[in-house]
Amino acid sequence: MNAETLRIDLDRLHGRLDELGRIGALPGGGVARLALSDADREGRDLVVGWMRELGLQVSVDRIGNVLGLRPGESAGPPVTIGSHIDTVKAGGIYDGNLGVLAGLEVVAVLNDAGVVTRRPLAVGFFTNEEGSRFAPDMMGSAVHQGFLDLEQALAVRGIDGKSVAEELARIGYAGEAPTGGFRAHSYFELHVEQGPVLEQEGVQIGAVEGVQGISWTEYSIRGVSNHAGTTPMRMRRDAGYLAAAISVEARAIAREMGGDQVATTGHIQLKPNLVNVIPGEALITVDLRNTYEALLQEAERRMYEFVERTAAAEGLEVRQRVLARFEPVTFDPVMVDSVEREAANLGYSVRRMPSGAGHDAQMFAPNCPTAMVFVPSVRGISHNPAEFTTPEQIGAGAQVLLGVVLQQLM
Ligand code: HGY
Ligand code: MN
Ligand code: MN
Repeated sequence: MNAETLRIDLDRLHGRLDELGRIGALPGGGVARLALSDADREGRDLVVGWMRELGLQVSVDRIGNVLGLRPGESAGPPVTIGSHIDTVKAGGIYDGNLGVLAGLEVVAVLNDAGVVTRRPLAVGFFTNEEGSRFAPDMMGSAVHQGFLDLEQALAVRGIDGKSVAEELARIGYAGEAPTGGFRAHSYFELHVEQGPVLEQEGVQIGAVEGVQGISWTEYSIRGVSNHAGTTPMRMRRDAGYLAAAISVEARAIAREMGGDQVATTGHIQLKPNLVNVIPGEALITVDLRNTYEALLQEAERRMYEFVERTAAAEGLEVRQRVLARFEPVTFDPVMVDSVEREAANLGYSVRRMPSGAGHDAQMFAPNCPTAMVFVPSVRGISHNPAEFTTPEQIGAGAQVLLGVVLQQLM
């Protein structure tokens, strides 16, 4: 068998992407498959069915991660391809799903060619990569690779009050396989860039050098509800004001720090949330990210001091809760080179780049040689039903994935 001759079947891959994209499909386009929801269960069942059709040995671990194993001539740690099939509340069909289904396409190509690989190959999806319903994000892969305690993760309550453990049992994915001990020979993830760089530069493939650090904090603010008309400004304890001030300050910090620093306030709740009542309570989240750990800590410090100072000045109580905190990771340069070289050999334009988004790959990077392959996001859009990557771009990414994985398998 000459690896050069193996080609992915784009119609088969895209057909699976479209079929999975119909589960949790939103009326105006896009998909809603929050982790451990009924739609997530349906998506899981579909992908597990495909794994079985491809002859993979399927295992489900105690946090609901699902891995399908294709044995090789030798035993030992498998070359692993993974990503996620849970989505944000109104997401696209490519984020995460492409990486899992491209892994299944690699299996199908090997099966069709009757190839017996030297090393085993594992392909799977990890629970709750998005973190939108249950924080932190990358929950399943963090437990899988030993960076998050299983019981702690199972106890997490989501934005709707349900626990991870309850929801895993409810959808039938509270598996038996142990967590934390799995070691991959190497790990690969194909993913849409979710940003504008590849498209703006007209480059087909991203050889990802690493993932930036992530810091999610939730601020619970308590003041005093009161009448919007009769309460003098000097007497107010306005929780809504501090929430709004946090949002403005987060952006100011990012602007002042410049560089890779980004800041987002994605979730704000006010109580009683009425036009003529001063909010007595507020809940707001801040997502800070930076490629450099020291700078991310600087942004966190500025945010913390601003909140403490302003809360004191306004006579408000505030509780700060860390929802997620992951340091930046760098991928093995040899693996990044292999992606760059494979893309070039296949005649694709390619550039090295960091990832702004978090990925399951960042949980594997400390434990084994890890690489990610990016394909462009049209207009740089993601976490939005308008997320789109062309079939040609998908074909290029999947072919590069096949090539670099084969180098480790044979
Ligand atoms: O938030 C992230 O970067 C990822 O989509 N979970
Ligand atoms: Mn993703
Ligand atoms: Mn995502």
